[in-house]
Amino acid sequence: MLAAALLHVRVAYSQPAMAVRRRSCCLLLLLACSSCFQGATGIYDAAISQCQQLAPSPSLEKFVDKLPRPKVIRISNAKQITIGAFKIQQKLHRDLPPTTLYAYGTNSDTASYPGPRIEVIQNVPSNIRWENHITDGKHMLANDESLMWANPQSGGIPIVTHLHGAEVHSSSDGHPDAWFTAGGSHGSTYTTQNYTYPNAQPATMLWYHDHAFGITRLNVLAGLAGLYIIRSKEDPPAWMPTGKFEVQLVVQDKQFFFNGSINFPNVGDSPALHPQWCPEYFGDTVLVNGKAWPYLEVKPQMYRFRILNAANARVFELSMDNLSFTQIGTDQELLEKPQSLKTLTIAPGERVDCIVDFSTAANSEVILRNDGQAPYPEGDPAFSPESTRSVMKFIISKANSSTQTQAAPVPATLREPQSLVSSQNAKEWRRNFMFEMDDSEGNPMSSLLSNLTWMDPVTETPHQGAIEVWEFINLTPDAHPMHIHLVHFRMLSQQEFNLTLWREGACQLNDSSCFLGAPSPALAHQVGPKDTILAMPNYVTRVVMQWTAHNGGAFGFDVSSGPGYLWHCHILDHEDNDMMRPIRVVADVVRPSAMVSMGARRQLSAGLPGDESANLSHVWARITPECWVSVLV
Ligand SMILES: *[C@@H]1O[C@H](CO)[C@@H](O)[C@H](O)[C@H]1NC(C)=O
Ligand SMILES: *[C@@H]1O[C@H](CO)[C@@H](O)[C@H](O)[C@H]1NC(C)=O
Ligand SMILES: *[C@@H]1O[C@H](CO)[C@@H](O)[C@H](O)[C@H]1NC(C)=O
Ligand SMILES: *[C@@H]1O[C@H](CO)[C@@H](O)[C@H](O)[C@H]1NC(C)=O
Ligand SMILES: *[C@@H]1O[C@H](CO)[C@@H](O)[C@H](O)[C@H]1NC(C)=O
Ligand SMILES: *[C@@H]1O[C@H](CO)[C@@H](O)[C@H](O)[C@H]1NC(C)=O
Ligand SMILES: *[C@@H]1O[C@H](CO)[C@@H](O)[C@H](O)[C@H]1NC(C)=O
Ligand SMILES: *[C@@H]1O[C@H](CO)[C@@H](O)[C@H](O)[C@H]1NC(C)=O
Ligand SMILES: [Cu+2]
Repeated sequence: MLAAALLHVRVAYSQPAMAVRRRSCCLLLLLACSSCFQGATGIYDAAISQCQQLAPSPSLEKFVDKLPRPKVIRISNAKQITIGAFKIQQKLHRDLPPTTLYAYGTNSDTASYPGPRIEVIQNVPSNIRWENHITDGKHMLANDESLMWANPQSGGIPIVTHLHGAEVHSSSDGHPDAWFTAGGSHGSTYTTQNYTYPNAQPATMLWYHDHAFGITRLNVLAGLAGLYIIRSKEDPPAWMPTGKFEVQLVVQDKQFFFNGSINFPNVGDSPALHPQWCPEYFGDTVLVNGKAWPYLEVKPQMYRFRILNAANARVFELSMDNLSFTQIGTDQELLEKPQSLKTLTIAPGERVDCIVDFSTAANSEVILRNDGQAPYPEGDPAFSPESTRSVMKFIISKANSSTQTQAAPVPATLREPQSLVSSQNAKEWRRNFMFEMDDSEGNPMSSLLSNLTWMDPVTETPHQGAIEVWEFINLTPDAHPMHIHLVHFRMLSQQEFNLTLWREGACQLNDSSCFLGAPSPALAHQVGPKDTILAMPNYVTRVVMQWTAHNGGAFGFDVSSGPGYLWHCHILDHEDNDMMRPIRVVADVVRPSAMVSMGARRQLSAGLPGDESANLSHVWARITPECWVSVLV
């Protein structure tokens, strides 16, 4: 597939000197493919990539709009509700003309960006019929048709909704090829638009968003995203701030034209191959709940914030002067113990549940700041103008006797300790190489997982019940938030390696010779359970999961039927080209025998002495050396 695509590169091109080259390394695959470029003729005629030089948004005054609280749809029984995708206009800032968006809602008048917040009750299945009412013939954002994509032959905007983090049958998972248009075209795995969500998992905040093949980055940026909260009898617990003291924050970045339209590049970095695709979309305007740099008036007391990074590519590093966050939950569940943090690092797709106590900041204003570099972590100044350094503002009212004791302090233990899945019992140890394919100018042409595309035959075929360790071996200069559908996992460790040495062929990644030190265990707030994890460059990031339902038992549905599941990078621009792979769960149950004892669990949370994966000798014995690794070096 990729080789074929490369053969279509007919012209060499030179970019104007002004186009900053942010990649200094990573000609990983080019060596193998250099012959493709040798027959090149002609010079690409000076198309300037817009990836790094979009015209700046109009200058907008910050903190002039109140933080919106999206409408809530509460579902408490199996009665089907219908949510459609509509083309709408919405004001995203006081001084910005209305923006054309694609948005979810029960009808075109109520559709909004972000979409309505859906609240369901644990163990009460919800039935949602997803509809497509977007009648545009072509996408309002530049669609790169040289990528593999949904491509409805009769036009229209393909959509398909994925509930991120849900334990759900694959026919309701929003499989990328299960897309459909308003005109009735649909993809190869489409069977129904009537989705059923069992909601048989711990109380948490999930999110729903578009997942259509090859255009997810366009549809999500256009507005197709919303929150989905599972409540249980125990959630929220009595001590926790609730009602208006529980605030959900959907954070995204976008760039705008003066007329309010979204400014999205239509000339890519490597236009000879992909005329429009850019490696990552970064906007200069930060939006929360659909307003640019909003403010929220709060009382000097505790609040619960549930934060989602719904950006295409930007990793946020959030902080507040003089105030800290008490993280109480991750993507999938409450943490066992709260963690006090000055900074929250949230990658696309991740959620953080946290408490902020404003009582020490009465009668003041606090800015929620962002110090994340883009691309993360190294950064290019072009993508992080000053405007991206602030997110929103909190205006804290005066202290007043009736507001002092609204909520009790955060308890030292948030939930019962759980037995953890141990990597010692792993049936499979999957080594996933992540790399970027660059052109002769050092510009990325695509990002790949283990040199395979979405269309290549499935290689991840876990058995139901099996414990597996997955390594994300990041050979690119950027961090990638890796998301696995269906299951939750916990991070074991991350370990740095010497990329230079490995590229020289002087060491192996299957023994200790490339590593620069021992594995560092996951920090307490990274342990999870999670569904998305940020894999840092030059690191091997290890996670362990068991292919069971959340309660450790069998899934309440046939995991082996339907179109199947997938795993992918949650940088949407990577996912679309082509950092996404299928998963096929095999029905034969492997006896879930392997849970660590409570004693071991306690030892683990006490600083993970000798992280389980530190001694890998028992594992390497099982790994078949992949021949392509040696091709690479
Ligand atoms: C989906 O739901 C709609 C609306 O309730 C119903 O008319 C239709 O028959 C359902 N389709 C399937 C395949 O269940
Ligand atoms: C908004 O402005 C941009 C840039 O000038 C233009 O390309 C686009 O067509 C305009 N959109 C609308 C809806 O007028
Ligand atoms: C932080 O706290 C210190 C000491 O109380 C104070 O002097 C400073 O102004 C505060 N900074 C901000 C940004 O509120
Ligand atoms: C104190 O707070 C309560 C609740 O927010 C408010 O109704 C009341 O007006 C406040 N009193 C003063 C003196 O600010
Ligand atoms: C990595 O390997 C290169 C090449 O051998 C060496 O020059 C460099 O010092 C190594 N880096 C580290 C951090 O060990
Ligand atoms: C790692 O495990 C192997 C086999 O179980 C054992 O022989 C070896 O001593 C261990 N190494 C360390 C450093 O614990
Ligand atoms: C590591 O891989 C190389 C080739 O890829 C192989 O020669 C070597 O035996 C492997 N080492 C281990 C410990 O498996
Ligand atoms: C990657 O896959 C392509 C297409 O299958 C193949 O031609 C190429 O040799 C592979 N590259 C490496 C480094 O293994
Ligand atoms: Cu990525």
